Amino acid sequence: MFSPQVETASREELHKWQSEGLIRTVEAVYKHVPFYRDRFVEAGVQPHDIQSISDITTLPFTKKQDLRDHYPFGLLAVPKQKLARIHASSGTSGKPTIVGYTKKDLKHWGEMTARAIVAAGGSESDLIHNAYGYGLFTGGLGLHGGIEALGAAAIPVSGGNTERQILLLQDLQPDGICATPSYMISLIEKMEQMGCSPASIGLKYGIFGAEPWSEEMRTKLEQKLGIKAIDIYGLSEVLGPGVSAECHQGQNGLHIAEDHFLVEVINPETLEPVEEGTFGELVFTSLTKEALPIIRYRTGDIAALTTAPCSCGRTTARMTRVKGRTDDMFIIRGVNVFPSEMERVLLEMEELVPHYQIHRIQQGSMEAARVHVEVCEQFYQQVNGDLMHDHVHVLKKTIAKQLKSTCLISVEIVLEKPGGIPRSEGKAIRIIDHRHKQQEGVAK
Ligand code: DLL
Repeated sequence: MFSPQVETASREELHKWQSEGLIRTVEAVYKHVPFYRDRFVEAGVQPHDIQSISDITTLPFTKKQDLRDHYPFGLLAVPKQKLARIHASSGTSGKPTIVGYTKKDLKHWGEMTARAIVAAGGSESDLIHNAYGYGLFTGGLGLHGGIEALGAAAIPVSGGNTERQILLLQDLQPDGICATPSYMISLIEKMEQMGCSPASIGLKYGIFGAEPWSEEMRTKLEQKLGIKAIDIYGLSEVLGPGVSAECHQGQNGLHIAEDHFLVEVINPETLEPVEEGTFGELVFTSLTKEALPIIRYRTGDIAALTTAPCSCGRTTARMTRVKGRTDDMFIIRGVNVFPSEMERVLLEMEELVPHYQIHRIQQGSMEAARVHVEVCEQFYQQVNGDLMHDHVHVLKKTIAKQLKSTCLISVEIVLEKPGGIPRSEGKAIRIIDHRHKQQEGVAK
């Protein structure tokens, strides 16, 4: 373990640190961030009302829109001159969300991602290929900080330039790799096209995150690469990668850096906390951050928590893998479904490769979906490149049936030829939403 004292602390000890961190954070934001002061006043809370973590529910929530509304620096609790780094999250529309870090924040962040690397099975003697994008995105530099804090060696490749990545992987034979799971799949595919066996790289572990992925995707990555595939989670508004990560021993939930964050799971409709083990929206409060402390940040990510013991000996609470985001959830004829749940079904079929996109469409007053998925080269050869072939119709029916029986939804299936779905170099674009355009079309 990188920080054994913290990672194996008793729950009582941890709660004591958390309460101290919460009190400090609430005082700091009340004093230095007018936005929080106003919100606290509106909610009728004063800093002295917060005595321990059990008082957290009296505090108001923060949402992404609050960061946007105070763009770029309105939520900083330190003067701009004290910043050591800026990152930004890619806004789908409009301005990005700016996040800032002091030197101390960067130190803590490095420790958290170093913990994640050790939890994945890494050590200071390792060579680690980092294919997360370097830049405003927190993935590249976030993991890089952890590799350095650990004392391992970083290969700071960043995303893209896939053939060069493969050359470096073959020649440098790193122990670990960091990438989005979808980019790792693209790397594997390219290696195979180049006649290189992915397992021959000799990787031991992969640290995959930044987007939802399924157990079936894990199996695929582990089998192809001969590695342990580890899930890492984080978000820029809260920190970046390292908020939580799985251990290679358990691979059963992501250990949360609870000395730095207080986590809650709420029902996104009622905003009430849910029981341990129940799925809901993750909410994080920072306990040690200086530049951008954050109070009860509603992530939009759906997961559940457990404090049950883990085989690795860590005592920190674990979250399940993130099912998806509240805004990515489909409601098709009354059934709620996340793209990652559809992924599980698609990846089980040997005729398909793990490249898919889900198109959300409006049919009258109902939402519908069209799933575009790619067939593998072998199947494509079998049908002589004819996607109107009888076998293709049979395959489409089988996929639709599987989705119906597993996810309880009826969707249209479109099979694409190999290479037909755009490849990602970072986060995959899994969802294409046509609903607004359709509505605009109607309005015109
Ligand atoms: O994606 C930080 C990160 C970088 C995490 C590298 C892991 C590895 P953002 O760009 O701000 O930050 O996006 C955050 O991505 O709210 C989730 O919806 C999603 N996400 C991140 N990690 C996971 C994961 C980075 N392991 C948003 N599983 C979050 C599922 C994830 N979704």
